[in-house]
Amino acid sequence: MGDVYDLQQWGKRARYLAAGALIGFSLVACTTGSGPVQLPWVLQPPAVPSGQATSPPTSPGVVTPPRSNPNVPPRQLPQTNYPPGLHGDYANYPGMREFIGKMSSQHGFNRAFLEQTFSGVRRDQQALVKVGAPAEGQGWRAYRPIFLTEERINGGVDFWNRNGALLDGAARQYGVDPEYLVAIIGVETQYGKNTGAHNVLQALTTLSFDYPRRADFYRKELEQFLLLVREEKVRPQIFSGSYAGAMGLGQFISSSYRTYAVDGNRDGKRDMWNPQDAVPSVANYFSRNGWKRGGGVAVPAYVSGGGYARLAETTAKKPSHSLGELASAGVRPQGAINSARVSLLKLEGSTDEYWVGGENFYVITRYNPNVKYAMAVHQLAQAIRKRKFGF
Ligand SMILES: [Ca+2]
Repeated sequence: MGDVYDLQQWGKRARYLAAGALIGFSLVACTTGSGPVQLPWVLQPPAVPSGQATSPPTSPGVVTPPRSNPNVPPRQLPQTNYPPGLHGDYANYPGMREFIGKMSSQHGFNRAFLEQTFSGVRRDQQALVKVGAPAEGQGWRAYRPIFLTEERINGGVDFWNRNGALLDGAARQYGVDPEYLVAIIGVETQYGKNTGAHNVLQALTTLSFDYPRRADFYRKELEQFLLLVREEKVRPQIFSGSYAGAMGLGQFISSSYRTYAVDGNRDGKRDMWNPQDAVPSVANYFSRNGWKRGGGVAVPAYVSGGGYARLAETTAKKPSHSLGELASAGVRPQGAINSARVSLLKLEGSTDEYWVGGENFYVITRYNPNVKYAMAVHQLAQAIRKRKFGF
């Protein structure tokens, strides 16, 4: 999945959500429960602040790891007291020693604490298999049905009905449209049913040191992850997520968690498994990336003549055309779109589809740069809205 997106192109703000999306899809078949999403888990700060500890906290079991499905056992790493020094699968990795040195010198982490932490990390073979899987390269016609299912549309209406005040409040406060918040959470995790069963510390460590192709990206996320758990005052072993380390209902990777997550219910914790925090966090993500409430997202378009082809885009780019420019290139939107600048989007398949995308469409691609992903979010949002309100 990672191959589809050149994450390096979008730098520090990158989120790696495709991972969650496909994992979510792959797990749909085995999760048929329709219960409410996970309530907040009880977080207890470690006995000693993470960055200062000289030995790991010695109270295993006091923190229940977040997980969305109570039928799936958590993958919590065992807590063991290791002898001083670095042990385990990564003991002989020069890169790991370098990383520990950097975290110690740049961020003030206690070296012995990090050695203890990483001595307990085992290689996540499944993460390596998933990250190396062939790129998802199917056309739009094959991609769309993954997300535009009756189950996901009805699940969105149900999520909206259960969280109406929360969604309306976040939409107002952040100036976004609630159906897109619902759709993001639906595409990412089936409304919290599939938030991922990989241990995040283990997955990120594995991809940082056993997957050279994206080592720089994952080491930055591992760095962000350690900073995150220190800020959130939790042990690094407790978080579960996608194989790429994406967490919670909106599948935030660590850098996004630190940047965009908000404590919606003001209990002092940013709990991305709790809708009370996750919904405003996704809204904040959209808002900070430029979402305009009520702004146009995308409409299908007719194309004709020889002028449109050079304007058509298959990757996410900031809209730079006016509707007039598109019109003179032979592009005719099949409806109004309220956006000062627009793009001509091409969704490739056995028959290519053309759409006019607005500035809000581009914002969705800040969540995930794949144009097909953003279109799936848009169409799911519209389908959920229509199912709920009838228009
Ligand atoms: Ca909270």
